[in-house]
Amino acid sequence: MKLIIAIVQDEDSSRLVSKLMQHGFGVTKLATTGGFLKAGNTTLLLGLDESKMQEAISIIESICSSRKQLTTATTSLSGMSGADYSTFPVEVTVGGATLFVLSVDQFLKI
Ligand code: 2BA
Repeated sequence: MKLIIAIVQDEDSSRLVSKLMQHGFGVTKLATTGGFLKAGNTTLLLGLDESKMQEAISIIESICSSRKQLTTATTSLSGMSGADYSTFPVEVTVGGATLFVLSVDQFLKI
């Protein structure tokens, strides 16, 4: 058995969970926060048989699209009076999905 930990964009999560459920996957959805953007994202836990891995990954690929997003970066203005820091926009690529695949030693329901 495998465990997929999938970090996806919030806006993709409802459609993705629905499609995974339609295909018979068990899913746990967690509200999480990305360390870089400090914005909400969604982490899904999927326990599944190894034979279903490719199907699950294909479903994730079909829903989660990669796109650009503007965020702000901060720079120091040392030496200037008044504000010490300035922010400026930075474009980052978000979306898609970040997947971790782990082997599960035991799967118990008690
Ligand atoms: P965040 O940490 O909020 O990162 C959002 C996006 O910002 C990243 O998308 C990446 O495109 C960009 N980014 C992240 N760190 C950066 C940096 N130091 N410099 C420039 N750009 C940077 P993704 O790579 O698709 O990651 C999406 C989310 O997946 C991340 O949200 C984080 O929550 C999670 N994630 C990604 N890699 C991870 C890892 N190795 N371990 C744990 N979580 C991870």
